[in-house]
Amino acid sequence: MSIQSTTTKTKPFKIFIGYDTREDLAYEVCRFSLLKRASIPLEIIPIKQTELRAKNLFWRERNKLESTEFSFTRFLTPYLANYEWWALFVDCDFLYLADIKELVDEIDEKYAIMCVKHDYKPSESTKMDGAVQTVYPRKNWSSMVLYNCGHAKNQVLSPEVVNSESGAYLHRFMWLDDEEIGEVEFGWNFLVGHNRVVEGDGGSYPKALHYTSGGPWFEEWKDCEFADLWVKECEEYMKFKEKERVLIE
Ligand SMILES: [Mn+2]
Repeated sequence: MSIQSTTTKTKPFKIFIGYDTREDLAYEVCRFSLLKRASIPLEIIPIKQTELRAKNLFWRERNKLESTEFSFTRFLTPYLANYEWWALFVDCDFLYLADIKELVDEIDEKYAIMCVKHDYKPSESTKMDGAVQTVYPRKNWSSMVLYNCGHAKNQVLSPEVVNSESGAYLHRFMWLDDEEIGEVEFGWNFLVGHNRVVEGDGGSYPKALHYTSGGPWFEEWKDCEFADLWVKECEEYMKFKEKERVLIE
């Protein structure tokens, strides 16, 4: 069964990227890395908290346990996709190394969502620019999720619910039963600093790097593991942008 044959020929696949004003460059590079390798049409939409507040779709008070501006807004993905078809949500601190079509091909209609089911406990107690790192079950599962937006269970994720439910309810997908959560290969959410590449084991190679503790766009993480790959992609993005600018002028 493939949703490709019937839909993607005409309709771009929607990808919502969590946007944080402190990480604009990370967003741009993540977007660039997706588009550059994609063999299917994509529609990439940044999830910007200020825009959602202006549209009255987000009104939660910010709490100091939220390390990014998209900690809660990410759960508006099915709503923002008009509860239609499938859509991907991903944090902005990802760098894609593979064609996203490979992930879209993994979609199985029987699930309400699909994600990488990490089982890890972060060792550091702070992340990024000093925001507190919290440990909870299903940690990091919500950072990259394929949402079956049309699935009956996901209709629960209305703006009212996203604005009022607890972080635990949302980040642990408590509106779903366990068997409604499908699994994809961990390489699609390869946690930099936690996951390891095993030489000769293709399954351990990253398809998307997730700089979950902070990436090279932050001064203090400029030498993190896999920083070189992100810096290279960033340079390519800058060149591409410059070429575009010259063409427009
Ligand atoms: Mn992240």
